[in-house]
Amino acid sequence: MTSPAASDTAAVTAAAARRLFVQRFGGEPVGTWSAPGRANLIGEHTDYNDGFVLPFAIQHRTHVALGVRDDGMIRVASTFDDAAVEMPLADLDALFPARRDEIAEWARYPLGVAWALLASGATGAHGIDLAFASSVPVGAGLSSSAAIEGATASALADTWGLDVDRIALAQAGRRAENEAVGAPTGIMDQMASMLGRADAAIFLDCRSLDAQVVDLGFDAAGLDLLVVDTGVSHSHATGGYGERRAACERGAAIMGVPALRDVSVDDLARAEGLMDDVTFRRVRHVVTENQRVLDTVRTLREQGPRAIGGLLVASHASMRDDFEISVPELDTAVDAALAAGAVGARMTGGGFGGAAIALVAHDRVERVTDAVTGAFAASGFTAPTIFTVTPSDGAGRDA
Ligand code: GAF
Repeated sequence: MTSPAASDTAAVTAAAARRLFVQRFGGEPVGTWSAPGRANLIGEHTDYNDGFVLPFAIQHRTHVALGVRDDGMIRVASTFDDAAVEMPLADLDALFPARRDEIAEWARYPLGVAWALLASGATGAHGIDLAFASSVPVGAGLSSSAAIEGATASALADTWGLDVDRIALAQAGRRAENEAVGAPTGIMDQMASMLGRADAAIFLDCRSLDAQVVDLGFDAAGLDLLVVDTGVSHSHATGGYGERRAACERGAAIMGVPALRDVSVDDLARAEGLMDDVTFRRVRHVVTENQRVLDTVRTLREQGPRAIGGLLVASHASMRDDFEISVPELDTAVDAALAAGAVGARMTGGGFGGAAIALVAHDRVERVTDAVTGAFAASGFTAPTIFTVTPSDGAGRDA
């Protein structure tokens, strides 16, 4: 388990985007932009309930090489999918959302961002060529989608000279995800990718979109943050994610509030008598998870990262037992990491596959890695991919 220096990986991936640009479009790009994937430290399925989240951007990034055209066409190509798409910018409005199935799925992300920016009143837009390369693992729950959206939004905003802030760019990314891709997700991933800071997490109030930078200090505390990519892939455009969201909306309606953000831990006893068991457990996850985010932020500020382990473990149990979005591979990763001495561990992201995170003392990384790998083998699961992630800066033009 080794992780190359973040700057090396970024340079290699940016060069791959440039190379692809030259191959597919000819000529040189005007520059490259990039945006990171994210890991969520805590606060799962709380964002679309107007609640609290604490994600951080990671060192894995999607880079886009951009070229300017003198017509009104947009062309997109990527190293991770052979399908390239080109069309007039003026046609995007007819494509999304109704006819989105007509184009390759990956292309809906960048084209959806261009569409959302144009729909929000961007003027001065001219044709562009975009070539993407990425080091964000796809399907690992590290939001490779927000990384494409963030890189696109950042590149287009600079090139088209848009007078918009980072929150507006995150909102354009979320609109692309919801309407151009069809995944009913919240705003967490796009905000983390746009606002990320080195060595810090973003404490986001998803109702007001107030964002505070919270120092993590993992390295100073002698800790590493391991990601265990289970290899079990998931999609939020289908199935379970939307069902969980609907259950939360049902619970809020029964409680007579706009969103579960407005239900407190003290209200749970009353909630239990008002709804069926499944809906109640969905509600209990969101309500207690919001409280855990607040407790984690306070604990980080007062005691540092070694003190948050219990909150991470409680978050995982709540997702496994109440929200029911874990899978055996994620539970195995968490249990094995804890048994081998991790400070805390939990699944991260939307669930139904993807990755777990484990906060581990530097001198226990090898032991935890071996323990998780061994537990997967003993259960007959495909070997996981295990690597460290570093809290990193958000989207922007590459140097
Ligand atoms: C996915 C979604 F994209 C986020 O908006 C969030 O809901 C997350 O799942 C669960 O916390 O990453």
